[in-house]
Amino acid sequence: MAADPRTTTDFDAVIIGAGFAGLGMLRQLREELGMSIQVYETGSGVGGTWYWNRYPGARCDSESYVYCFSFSKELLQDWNWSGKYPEQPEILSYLNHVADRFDLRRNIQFDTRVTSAKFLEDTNRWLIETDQGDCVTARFLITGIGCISTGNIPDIPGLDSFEGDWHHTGSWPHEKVDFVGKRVAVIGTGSSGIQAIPVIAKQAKRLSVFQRTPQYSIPARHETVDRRFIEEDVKPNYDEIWEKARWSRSGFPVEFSQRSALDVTEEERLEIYETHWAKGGFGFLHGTFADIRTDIRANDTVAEFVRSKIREIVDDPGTAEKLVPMDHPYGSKRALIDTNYFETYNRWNVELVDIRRSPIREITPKGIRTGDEEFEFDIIVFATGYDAMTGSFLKMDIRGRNDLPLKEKWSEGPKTYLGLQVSGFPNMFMITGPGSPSVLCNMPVAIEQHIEWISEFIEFLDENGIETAEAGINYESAWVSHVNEVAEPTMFMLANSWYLGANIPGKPRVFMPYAGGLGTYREKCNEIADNGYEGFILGSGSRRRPVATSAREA
Ligand code: NA7
Repeated sequence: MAADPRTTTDFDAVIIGAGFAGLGMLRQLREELGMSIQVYETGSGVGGTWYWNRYPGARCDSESYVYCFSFSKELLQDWNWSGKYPEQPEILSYLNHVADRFDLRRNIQFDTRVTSAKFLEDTNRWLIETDQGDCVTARFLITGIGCISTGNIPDIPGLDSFEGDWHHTGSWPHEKVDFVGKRVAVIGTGSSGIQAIPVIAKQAKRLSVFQRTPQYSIPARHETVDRRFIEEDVKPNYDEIWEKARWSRSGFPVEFSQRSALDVTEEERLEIYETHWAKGGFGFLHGTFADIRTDIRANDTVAEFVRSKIREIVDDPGTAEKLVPMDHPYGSKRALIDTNYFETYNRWNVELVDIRRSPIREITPKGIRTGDEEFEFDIIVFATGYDAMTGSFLKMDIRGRNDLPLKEKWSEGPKTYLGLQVSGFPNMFMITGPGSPSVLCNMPVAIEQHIEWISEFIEFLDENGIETAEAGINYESAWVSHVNEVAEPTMFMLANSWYLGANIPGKPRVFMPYAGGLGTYREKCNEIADNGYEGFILGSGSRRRPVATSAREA
């Protein structure tokens, strides 16, 4: 086949996305391997998720001192976060600083969405096209498109007729949205909703929260950063901190409790829960008891504790009962931490609408109609989440060997080897793809593990004159089974969550992330590399370089 006449440039790699993943991968491949790289980014600036998520109260739930890159010791020493948890504007400043400091912008084309990527079997190149008319080829296609970046705006009849303004938290306007004096609706009470609700409540004339599923949430205890802690405990000890985070279960440099909630007296148990409630943050999940993640009897104890706290905080008993989660175990949906979320329902201008009991029927020109009532609003905020983990892939037309669309390959749910590659899609790597620990972790740590592993793999391919690497179908199937097996005994299987695709009507119900822990996963990835990249089919392709013999049976 003759080369596509529209093709202008051939790159070593095209990277999609300029968030943590895309920026880190670009730096690594350009600086460490000397590769020619083109990054395409839909936004007008760097930041990825943090470029788009500008809603009031947007903040990361990881503590700031580990929500960053670890590849540069100087960067770690120089950067100073102001909050215990990093707020969206500051994360964006950080990523802009990284882009400037490492001169990354020159390889990034902004305002450009990749629309299709097709593997050309005769040349072993990816042909990539964008909505700006670009048509380029690359040996490697690397996705850094985020796991939670394709917004879910529910298909509620009448949205077009609404006369006020509406916004999704994941594509928030750059201009300030003024809530002062406004009647506001927030639909959704996940991480985004519970961050935005207390902030909006302080400004709005009236705030109505439309809740489908009540949530467990623990106080974040957000505050300004403890300078003494950073200067004395963190900065001099970053090497050990990262080592611990890298091998930990979820990318945090913390110890997980080994205790059972069932082996202590009720008094001791309550004391431990109270201590961690007072400390706040994810320590409540990992520092209390090991079996709250695996044993429903242990989980009942923590669930009941959080329910009692909600009843204690919320003044109106009717509202408190609506807020108490009864239909899923603690930690089975994405664990939440908040700042004054439940307290907000004690405000005179805030009401809770239980749409599980009386669902939203339609959006009218003036507001929202449920089965029971019609409400009038000036602004509707959709905090309704994302088509997580697969949505951003399937928005693009990605085709592998035999012109097979990824959409077809994943019609029963995502199939990957290690969450890094898909069989039939040679030389395509996914940073934090489905089947990797990704969303169950502190993201930058998960991202850097993939960046390093992919980079080492590419180095290995080059050193051995190998043109293509492709996940073997048997290894892929085995990995998919393993991901399911690991998730099966956990609480994650007992809730309708976006981890399972349950929030998107018609999406296959498959647990998408790897729940075995980041440290274990890292060990597996390293073992596979040490075994000559076991499970990958390594091919010489059209360059007629020597064919590697590893994993022929893959
Ligand atoms: P989430 O966690 O998916 O939360 C979305 C919320 O919106 C949740 O309360 C949903 O209820 C609700 N929802 C979703 N669809 C509807 C419809 N159709 N009607 C009413 N309510 C709906 O998204 P977030 O943006 O909060 O957080 C995403 C991730 O970003 C988060 O986990 C962090 O990793 C960062 P449900 O619980 O499904 O009944």
